[in-house]
Amino acid sequence: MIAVLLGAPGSGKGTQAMRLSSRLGLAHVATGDMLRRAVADGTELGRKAKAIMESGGLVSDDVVLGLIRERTSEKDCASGFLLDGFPRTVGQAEGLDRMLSDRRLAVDVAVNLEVNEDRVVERMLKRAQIEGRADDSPETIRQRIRVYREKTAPLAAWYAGRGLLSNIDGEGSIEAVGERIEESLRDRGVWAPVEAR
Ligand code: B4P
Repeated sequence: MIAVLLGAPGSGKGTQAMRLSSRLGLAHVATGDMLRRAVADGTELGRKAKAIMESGGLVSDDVVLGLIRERTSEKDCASGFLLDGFPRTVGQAEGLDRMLSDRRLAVDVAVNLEVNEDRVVERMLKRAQIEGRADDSPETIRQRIRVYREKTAPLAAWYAGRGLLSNIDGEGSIEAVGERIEESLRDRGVWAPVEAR
């Protein structure tokens, strides 16, 4: 199974992806985590990505697609993977489709977490106090939300047009949101938890 998790910054993608990937036995592929690791390691990619991430912008489609191509070729992705924070632009979604069709694969479902903007700001400001992430400052959060509206939000319609979109109410407890995702994947016939195999 190949699943995509969509949603605004702070909508709970990373949080739900961790839960879902362990229940479904899928590799968790998070471009934000991969980029933060590159920054921490001081690689060439990390040096380029640092300023872009700290300003709330998006790293270029080519760079992110290259990362995904490499990462999803690893062994743990052979029986499926969950993409968290990717794609973030229509260009990335098109690139992903091309890459998968070359491998005779396709996205099975795109889960879109819907959360009120005031709530995502609240969550990220809270995370800033706990984790101190460089891009969780009030100004950068505003920019990330602007970029989300312009570049990423159109992906919901893109996946809906392909019959792959599951819209999920992302408000409430982490467990409640997780249960809604599970129910929606069950309805689509793509819920195959590890314990049932
Ligand atoms: P990401 O790491 O994807 O950051 P994010 O959008 O904030 O999502 P994240 O997964 O961390 O937060 P979550 O919603 O789970 O990207 C960071 C940056 O990397 C981007 O701005 C961009 O520059 C770059 N980048 C990444 N991917 C890229 C791509 N494909 N193309 C180009 N550039 C890319 O959680 C937020 C907080 O809410 C957490 O503290 C969590 O504990 C809390 N939370 C979650 N669910 C909750 C709930 N139900 N109730 C209360 N709190 C909850």
